[in-house]
Amino acid sequence: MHSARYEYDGRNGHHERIDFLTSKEKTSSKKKICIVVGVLVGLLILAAVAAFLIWLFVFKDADSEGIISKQLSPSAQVFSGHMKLVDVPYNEKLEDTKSKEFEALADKLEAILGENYKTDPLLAKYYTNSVVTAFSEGVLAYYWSQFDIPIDDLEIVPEFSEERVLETLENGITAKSRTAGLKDISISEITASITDARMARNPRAKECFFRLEAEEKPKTFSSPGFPKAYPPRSRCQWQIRASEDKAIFVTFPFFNIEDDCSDDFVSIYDSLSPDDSQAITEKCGQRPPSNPLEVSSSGNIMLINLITDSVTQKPGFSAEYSAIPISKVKTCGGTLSKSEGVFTSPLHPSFYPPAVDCKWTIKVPDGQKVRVKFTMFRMKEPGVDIRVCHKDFVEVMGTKYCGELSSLSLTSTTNVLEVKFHSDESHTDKGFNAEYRAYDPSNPCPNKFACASGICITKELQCDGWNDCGDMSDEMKCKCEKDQFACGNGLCKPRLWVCDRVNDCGDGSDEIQCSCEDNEWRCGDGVCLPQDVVCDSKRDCEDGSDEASCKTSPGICSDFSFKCENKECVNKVNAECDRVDDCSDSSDEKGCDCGTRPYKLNRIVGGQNAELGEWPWQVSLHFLTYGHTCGASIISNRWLLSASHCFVTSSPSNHVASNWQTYSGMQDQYKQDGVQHRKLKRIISHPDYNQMTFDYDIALLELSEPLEFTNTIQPICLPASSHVFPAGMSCTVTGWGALREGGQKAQLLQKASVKIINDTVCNTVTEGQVTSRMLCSGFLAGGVDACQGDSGGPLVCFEESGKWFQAGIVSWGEGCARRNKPGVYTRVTKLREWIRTETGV
Ligand code: 4AZ
Repeated sequence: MHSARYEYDGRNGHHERIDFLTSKEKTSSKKKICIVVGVLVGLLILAAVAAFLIWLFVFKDADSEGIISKQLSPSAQVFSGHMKLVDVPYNEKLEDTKSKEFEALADKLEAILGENYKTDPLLAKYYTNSVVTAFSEGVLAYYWSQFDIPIDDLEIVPEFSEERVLETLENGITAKSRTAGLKDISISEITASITDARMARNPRAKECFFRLEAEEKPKTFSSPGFPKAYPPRSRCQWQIRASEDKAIFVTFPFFNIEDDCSDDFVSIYDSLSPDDSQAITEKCGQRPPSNPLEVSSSGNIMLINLITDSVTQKPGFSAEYSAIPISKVKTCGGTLSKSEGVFTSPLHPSFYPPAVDCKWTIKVPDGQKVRVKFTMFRMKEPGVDIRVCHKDFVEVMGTKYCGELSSLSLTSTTNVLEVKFHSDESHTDKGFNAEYRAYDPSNPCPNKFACASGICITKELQCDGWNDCGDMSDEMKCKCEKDQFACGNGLCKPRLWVCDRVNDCGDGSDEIQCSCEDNEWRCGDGVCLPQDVVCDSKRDCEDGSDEASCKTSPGICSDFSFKCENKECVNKVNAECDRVDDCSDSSDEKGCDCGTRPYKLNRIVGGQNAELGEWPWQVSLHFLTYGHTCGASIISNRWLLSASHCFVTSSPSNHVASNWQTYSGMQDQYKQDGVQHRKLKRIISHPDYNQMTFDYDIALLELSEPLEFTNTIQPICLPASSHVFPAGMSCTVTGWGALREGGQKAQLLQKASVKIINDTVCNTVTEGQVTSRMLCSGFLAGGVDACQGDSGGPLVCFEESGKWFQAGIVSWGEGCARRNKPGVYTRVTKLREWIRTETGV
């Protein structure tokens, strides 16, 4: 007999023991067949025991500090909160969980909690224990209580509520009679809220529990195992305190926790108990140094938890904590009387503290008005309806704003404008940055168009078919030009956009009078075909739009099917790397380690500068001593994708691999941190590249040494040849190219959001110069485009699967950002098989 056993002595003193028994067949039979069967059964049992042992010791059990060796039973319910004690003199020794004073008072309070629960039969039945975790001035005692509900009783859970627990405790503390030995303690206030059981820690146990004293001079702490890897199934807690007149500020210069917050996360509280109503924030994922997590408390206490459940281990975090004057988190607002200026939420761009109210009064000279523009606005909170903003908000002229806003500009009705900011006790965020400016209402926008919202835009943007003001006021009351279509809602849109399958007017009026009959299908190029051509697995429309959005019709192969390695066809739009196994050999999900950005990113309103790590596949190609010359994208650790026209020019030196240097992981042309420099081993230009027409403008660059993928260096996903990037889709082009036509190259990587343009429109506006290896993207109104120096760089689109795919390579265009002259890109899908043949990627 062989047995395996594991034991756990948890904080509740519960022993759990599981015995696994195996039996060995004993046979004295001489028959061969019996021996064979016996051996086989024995082997099977041994294999099962071995597999179980591996699971038990590698995944389930771990014994080092801070790693729990048993999960709370699925029915464990934990409530946490604090209680206010009266007539208990505060003693600093209570802050030391190892002191006699702590022990004595904690024991008494734990007994009181137990007594109270016993007054309710339902709670009494399941109550297990309570733990007092800390004391702070006031005198506040922090605690949690656990109830274990057997699986079979789970249906009674709705009755077993937070309200019931709280009511029982409140009744208990107001009841006059107390058991004799506990008479000396009276509780005036108690809170209880349901808590993630993983955060219930016992400070008297030594497991990954830390008490820190914040001082003015920053000190550090880090997650266990940092910087190598945190152990799986950790439950760590840091209690931070500062002196009474201080608040606590914590910054995480390094933060890399598993991406899925349900497994691993850091949660921070404005309390010493993990009470959801006082949660500052909960974070997981990876953050770049340019966007560190920075939080502050509203008072002199803070609790930080690290929970890790995933098997994949990440480095964890390092943190710096310090005590800051309470005035820094509590004093905000005031009167602003200059004609222009900037104001921010407290501690911006760090997270604002909880429980703060501020009011700014902007006062400009009589007769003038005020315009406020929020250049960043982020006050997101789980479960908040942004139309109501019942938690944190900014209030201007009676309207509350919350959530994440990409543009918010407001104007006053008088020369005074009040801006209020409110943060409640739970969940904080980065807050806002606002600029204000006084203006003369009789001439609000000298030489510009005044939007109804008060912002000014250049006159050319008025009546150009685009909502530049953000409130449509620049597109109202327009007289449509000859080359424009009058939409039903009063907007004017270029005639070229009529019947292009994109609802450009917003009310659909540009798409309703299209020539096809009800029983017909209209192809992307305007051709009408009988409805039954749709999804018949035959390409009937020139652009294949009749087969583009078909659900699976197994086995039938068309140009729009995804071809599995085993030659099966999947008739589903963009089946590759969508996290669903569509091929029976799963080849549609192979090679999908691409198109993701490890860093959690800041989003700054209106900014066109890319952040570090935002486009980790972007590469800068430097030619001889000329510096940045072209862009490229990373498609594997050895291969880059770029445009042929960067290499095949009238100068043969452009085609010499040793004349080029590649820089990956770069954001600023003058910064080398984290940048990987590689030489080129080989340049493969497409053999059909045509210097006159720019047809087949694609080149593959083989690196001399492989890249090492990091947070800022990652490959982009290449779309299968069947991948569809529909007209109207918003994609992003990036590069260090010229900031305007004929202008200087950018120092910081730039990003621009552009739309895929319908092929017929593309062909019209380029006067027939586009081939099927090209696609147009941009805006017919002009204004946003790639430009000189962006060539070779990627046009990437975000798919629902959560991955970025490269749709195009910056190729050419008539000038930059001109009206009706969109950027022209090499169509990657058309050349996908050539890339595979040349590189194996
Ligand atoms: C260039 O010269 C270039 N507007 C790249 C893109 C565009 C124009 C010029 C598209 O590299």
